[in-house]
Amino acid sequence: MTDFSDADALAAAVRKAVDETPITDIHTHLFPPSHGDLLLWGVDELLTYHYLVAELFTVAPRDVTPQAFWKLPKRRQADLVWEHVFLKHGALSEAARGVVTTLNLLGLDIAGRDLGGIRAWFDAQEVEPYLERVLDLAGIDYAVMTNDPFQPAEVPHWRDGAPGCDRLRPALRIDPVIVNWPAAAQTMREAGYGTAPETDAQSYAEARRFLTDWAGTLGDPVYLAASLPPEFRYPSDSPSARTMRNVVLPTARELDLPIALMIGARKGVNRALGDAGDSVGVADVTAVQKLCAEHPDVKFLVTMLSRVNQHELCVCARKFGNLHLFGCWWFCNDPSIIREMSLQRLELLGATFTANHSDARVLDQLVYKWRHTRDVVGEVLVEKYRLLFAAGWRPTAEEIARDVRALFGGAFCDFLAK
Ligand code: HDL
Ligand code: ZN
Repeated sequence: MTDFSDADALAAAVRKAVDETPITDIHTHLFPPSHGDLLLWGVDELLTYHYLVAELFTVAPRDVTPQAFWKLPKRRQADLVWEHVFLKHGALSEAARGVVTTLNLLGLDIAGRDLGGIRAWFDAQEVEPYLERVLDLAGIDYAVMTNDPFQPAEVPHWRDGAPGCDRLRPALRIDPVIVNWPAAAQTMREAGYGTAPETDAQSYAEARRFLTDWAGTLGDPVYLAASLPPEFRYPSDSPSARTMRNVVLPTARELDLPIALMIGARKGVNRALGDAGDSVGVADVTAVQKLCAEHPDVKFLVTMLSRVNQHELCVCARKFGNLHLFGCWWFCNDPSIIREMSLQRLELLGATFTANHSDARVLDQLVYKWRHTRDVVGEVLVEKYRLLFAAGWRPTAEEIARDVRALFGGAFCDFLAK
């Protein structure tokens, strides 16, 4: 018994399922509206996304320097990106095309290129209903935030009990604990915890207490998260490996929280560009392999930044049931690499990974990041289902819906629950 008379009917059903399946966006930098300016949204934030700032400085005239740029008001910064990246260089990059996609899907006249008129439209929006509209337009059931107790601007909102948002779930971000212990110890000490620059048993215990307390403040975070440099090694006698072993892993075990590791970001290669100044390096998949092997009772969510690491990471995920791969992260979040990674992951893992996350820093980006991902992942699935159909396999409509959902958050939820 089959639901589809031929491969074309099957392909149409796959594309429909991909368009309609709700997505769980498992890593973003969004905030609840109650956290004020931390939640970025609107066309000027879209245009000054750090990906586009980097692209501005690849084409801007020499008199447009980063130092001068950062002194400008946001709207003037956006004007420069609009002029140089969009009008003079054609909006062909993924980050630029994304702004076009978002504005178009919001129903704005991007063909008219009337930035003033577009700004007026955004100025007329109210943030709470607009947030719901964007989540619905992108087809997202909920998104996971990045909540960092080491970022002073974020702490007061949690301390003051600012109301959250049902469709934005917390995640406890802990980079400094692993990659910059002296700074982390200082922050925790200033918050009343007995952490010292030296890494001793007392400091480790106090750091675990700090993280446990913050998990309580956030109220049931989805996971612990950290971005790690390409040089991260485990096991090793490095301070990073020691805090991983003595602070992060015991805390994850005690709170029964997965650890999300995003590995391969080489920070500050051009500090003048701020967030736009980070780059990528080939990381060591063996560190992931050893963590998973040594701690089978801990769940690891892993994404790597270098395209070079992806195949080896896929093979690693075949060996460990406590490892879940997610996303085409950052410099991989481009259609050509999303396609390559999705094909490779499907061929090595089946529908047991999370195809993408948006990493959205600006609310409205959800619209393009997920439209572009649905388009690419949809065609990858059509390709694979056509091959199955040609070989006599007859998937049902329910099975297609199941598999699409698996890639868009279902496998993640199953991994959390198992
Ligand atoms: O560390 C991270 O979570 C990264 O995603 C960085 O925030 C990075 O700047 C980014 O926005 N990537 O998309
Ligand atoms: Zn991120």
